[in-house]
Amino acid sequence: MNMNEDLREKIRNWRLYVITDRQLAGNKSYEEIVSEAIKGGADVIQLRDKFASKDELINVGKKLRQITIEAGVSFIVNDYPEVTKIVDADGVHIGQKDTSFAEAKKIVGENKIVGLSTHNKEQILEAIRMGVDYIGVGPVFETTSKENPDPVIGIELIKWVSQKCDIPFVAIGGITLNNLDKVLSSGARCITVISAIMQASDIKRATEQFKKIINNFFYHNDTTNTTIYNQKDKTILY
Ligand code: 3NM
Repeated sequence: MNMNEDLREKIRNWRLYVITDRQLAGNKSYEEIVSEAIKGGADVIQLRDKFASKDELINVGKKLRQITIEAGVSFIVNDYPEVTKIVDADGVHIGQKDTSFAEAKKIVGENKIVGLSTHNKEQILEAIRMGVDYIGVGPVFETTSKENPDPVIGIELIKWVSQKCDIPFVAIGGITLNNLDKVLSSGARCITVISAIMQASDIKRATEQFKKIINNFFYHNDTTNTTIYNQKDKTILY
């Protein structure tokens, strides 16, 4: 397996991707937010803080790297390839207007993940051409967690990418416990959440509620037949 396939294999096992938002989480510390999300079943944590300086991100990133390593959870840094490298995160997530994919990969190195946000078919096809490790596809629904979000793509684009494209993707934007089932039924294998988890008074419980629905969905709809589930709580055994 080459490095790219190795990374993609890891990404394909992601089911719940939780992005931090300190403002939405009130006065909780980063350590608290992330530990609670991990206890609730997050598979990936992304450090996203549009207000923090690089030094602050490095400081927090080092602590979150330690917590995620101990839990065996993937750790992604938003926007900053240099910070990713310094804190030894698993990868970086970039937007369409940030550092280019090639530049980000050059900075973080071949063995790190580079994810890219996409908002339409053209951007998705371009990401595939470039060999991006995974893409974000969104916003699926209206979102208030991003400044100037792109137009809502709806579940139609989730269906399209899941049926037509062989690139790992995570669905993002306005996903809540109420519409989660629609996104899963459209073919998404990883769900990304900010506000529905960050704004919850109990982050662990909110994460658990998402994970329970996701596990239950794959228990009943996994067509690959390679996963062994715990019959009692539908969690993945291996
Ligand atoms: N990226 P919430 S939507 C960070 O469309 C981000 O790429 C998006 O937050 C995209 O779960 C979004 O609170 C915000 O809607 C997602």
